[in-house]
Amino acid sequence: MTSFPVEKIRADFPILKEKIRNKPLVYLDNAATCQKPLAVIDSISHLYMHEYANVHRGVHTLSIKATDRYEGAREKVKNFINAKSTKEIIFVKGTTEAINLIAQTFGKANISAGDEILITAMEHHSNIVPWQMLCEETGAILKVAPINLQGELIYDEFEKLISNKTKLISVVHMSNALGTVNPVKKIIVTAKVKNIPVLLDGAQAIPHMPIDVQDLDCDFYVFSGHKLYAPSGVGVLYGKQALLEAMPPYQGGGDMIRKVTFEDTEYNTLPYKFEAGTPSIADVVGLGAAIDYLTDIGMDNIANYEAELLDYATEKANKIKGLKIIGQAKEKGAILSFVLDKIHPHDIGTMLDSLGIAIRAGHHCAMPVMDFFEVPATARASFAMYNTKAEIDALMAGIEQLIEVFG
Ligand code: C6P
Repeated sequence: MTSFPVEKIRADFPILKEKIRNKPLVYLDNAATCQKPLAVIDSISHLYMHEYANVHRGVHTLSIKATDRYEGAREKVKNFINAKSTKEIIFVKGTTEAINLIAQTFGKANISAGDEILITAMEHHSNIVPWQMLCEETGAILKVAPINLQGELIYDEFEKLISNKTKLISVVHMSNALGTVNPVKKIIVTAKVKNIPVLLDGAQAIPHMPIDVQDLDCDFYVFSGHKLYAPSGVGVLYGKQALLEAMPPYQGGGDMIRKVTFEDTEYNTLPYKFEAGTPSIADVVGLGAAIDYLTDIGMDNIANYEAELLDYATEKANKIKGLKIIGQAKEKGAILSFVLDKIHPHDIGTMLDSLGIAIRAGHHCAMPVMDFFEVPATARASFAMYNTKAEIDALMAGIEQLIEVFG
């Protein structure tokens, strides 16, 4: 039995005390977005009540305080993922914006007709569509490495798809639809031999495991704050400094410039070159607070506890007749995607909601994964560090009840 302080952690999340349809909330939709601890909520209120002004622009006290908090959060992100420098930490809206930024800047500068971009068959639409758009604009070709019926990348096939024309490999670290954790270190080692940059979509991995970008040696790592117990509206693009220096800016406007005349504009240095306009100041500060909170608990402790939750849920789910788990990779994060005989996933989601249990039902913005498994959608329970085995019991009891009534 773990000594993970789950009850203490739960007490930090006010929303977990809510009743849904007169039942205690069982929140198992954490892969879509997770709930926020008081430390994050308070950091935002404190900023607005005492320290709020625009950043990087004023000489007055409040602006200096707000800038300190904003840049302080950048330092926290840098330490959290072990980047070399804060110049490598770009604040964006989220994972989606980060990938679009890379496609439109790195992509346009380095990828042209006939070049290849390699992704996998388990990507979120955010790691498919920006590349399709780039391919349409440039004449580059999108290659897709296949997966097997366990939901794992078929590594040999993936390797075979790497060619002299491959200009970027962009892979999800942990799949949102299947839970699969990809062998990203191995992928990066292979890519380095051919000098191919690697982008990791860390949207799902970041709240579940320690991330060390120097150890991974990835070129880009992107994630969203809202899946990391931080507010929505902020995300992070990590990029190796040399790559970011060489990339043209994404959007033009305030803060990303050093000098503007009508004849010529000089861009700002990193990281500001990629942060045009007033940023989402309070959300960034909230992200810093979330990182402090998580660092206190320890990402290794979170990973161990969630592995225990996933094992428990998987064992229970395997005992339910008519339930099929979609995504049974050996290396897996805290996601349980499943289908039930004769009950549509949307009905599963709606009926569980009547019991106070929140899960996601749908294609999870990963339609090609649904096509591969020949299902229209799945029901997905995704766990966070504040979930308990008792909540998993409630989920399983709900599913059994459903099968009894409708199956
Ligand atoms: N997945 C889910 O329910 P944004 O929306 O930009 O914060 O994140 C996009 C994204 C990119 N990659 C992966 C692997 C993701 O899981 C997500 C978001 C949510 O699974 C919403 S669709």
